[in-house]
Amino acid sequence: MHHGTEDVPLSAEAVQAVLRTRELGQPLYLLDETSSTNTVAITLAQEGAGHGTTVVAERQTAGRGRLGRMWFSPARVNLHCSVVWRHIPTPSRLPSWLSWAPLASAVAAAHAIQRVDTLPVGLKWPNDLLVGHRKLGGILCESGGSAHAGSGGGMFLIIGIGVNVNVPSEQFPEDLRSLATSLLAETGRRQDRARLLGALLEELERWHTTLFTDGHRDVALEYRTLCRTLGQRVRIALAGQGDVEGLAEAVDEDGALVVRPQTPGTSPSDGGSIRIRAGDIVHLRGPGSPSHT
Ligand code: BT5
Repeated sequence: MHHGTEDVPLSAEAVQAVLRTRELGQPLYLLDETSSTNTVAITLAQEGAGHGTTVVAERQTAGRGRLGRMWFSPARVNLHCSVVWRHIPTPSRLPSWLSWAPLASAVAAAHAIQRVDTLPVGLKWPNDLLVGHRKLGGILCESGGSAHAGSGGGMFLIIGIGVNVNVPSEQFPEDLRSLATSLLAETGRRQDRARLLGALLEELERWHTTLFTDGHRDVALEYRTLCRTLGQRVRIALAGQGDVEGLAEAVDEDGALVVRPQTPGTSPSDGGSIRIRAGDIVHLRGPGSPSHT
């Protein structure tokens, strides 16, 4: 019996009934509570878990974002999912593949969400899922290796995805309330999380297979279509150099964001653009005002 704002627990049967993947989601570990599904997936991969192994948890006690940040992961309302990916390209293609893998994952997640409900999901560079100006989900890709012999050995990539599904906005901690949103908060409808998980694994398989097999071209086209950062005024914190504001012009062939520096109140300078490979940006609307509302 479930009650309150919690959903029906995810069950392996419900997921298997909707799953149409070749490899992802097999095996599927469904945990009621864990520290972080990425941490569990890394451990499994180091112990030799195969390509497609997937870890899902109803609740995370130490859900992680990038750069040591935390991911709010309340019980039985959202998706927290990590996939072990073991199709690793040759060394010459590895840097490009590693750059595009998180962006491909964001494209996949946006497609999966739009398969279960109609709402305009966009991407904020590098890989935030946005509805309007609020964050609906995020991606944390982590690579590692294991000395394990045989097919379970060698390098792996963990693709970690968190999506806010049925969490009501009042359940977000206060500091996230104006920044974050969920499918329920946006549409007023509760979603079947098993169905969304099935769609997510299918889209991950599709976009990551495209990236691995054909390179980044198709992924980049779709990423640029979904990316809301392009054409925006943004603020970037540069290590040791303070903040820079400018116009986000392009996502280049390495997945880096190209920004033309711009002083508030003036038009973009003719000077050189800067390329941001990692880090965080703020979308700006009027001069200097952060765009969260
Ligand atoms: C991310 O980091 O957006 C990556 C989040 C990845 C979470 C998944 S869940 C399954 C897997 N297992 C894990 O442990 N992690 C992955 P980043 O870009 O660094 O954004 C983190 C920031 O987003 C935080 O500092 C908050 O401001 C905000 N945030 C935290 N929890 C949120 C939530 N549930 N919804 C929206 N925003 C959130």
